[in-house]
Amino acid sequence: MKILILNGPNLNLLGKREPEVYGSTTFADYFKELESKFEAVELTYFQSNIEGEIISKIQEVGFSYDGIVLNAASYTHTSVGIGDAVKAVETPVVEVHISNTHKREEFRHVSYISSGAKGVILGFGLQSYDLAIQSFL
Ligand code: CA2
Repeated sequence: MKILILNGPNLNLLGKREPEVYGSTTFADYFKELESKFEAVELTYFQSNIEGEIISKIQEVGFSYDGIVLNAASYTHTSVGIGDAVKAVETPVVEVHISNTHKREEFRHVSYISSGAKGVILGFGLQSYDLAIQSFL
């Protein structure tokens, strides 16, 4: 089983800035934990701060992988292009968020991803990614 974890803008700063909101673990460290927990899964990780790169990655894996775990970060609330890419591919996409976006500012209550996603997991910290992987098994 091949699963891509795809992170959007600023998530490269995890563990380095705003630990009160996003925790103090870097995604590189957390990814190692996921790899050892899900040994039977071929996990790949990609992060980009650039909208077009995220769209291209969804297209690149979206006809061959078994699942995409997508945290589009701030693009969640703005990107028609990423939302369209999610709808255009065959691979099911699970939308994840570290924080509970519905407890935060109103602009974070809107998602351009959710309507094309298989499901949405949010508010469980980094464990949201773990739960999303489990949903594919
Ligand atoms: O809760 C989430 O996972 C979000 O997708 C994170 C995004 C935010 O815009 C969404 O509304 C909810 C922000 C990611 C920024 O990550 C940072 C990590 C450390 C320091 C600063 C930003």
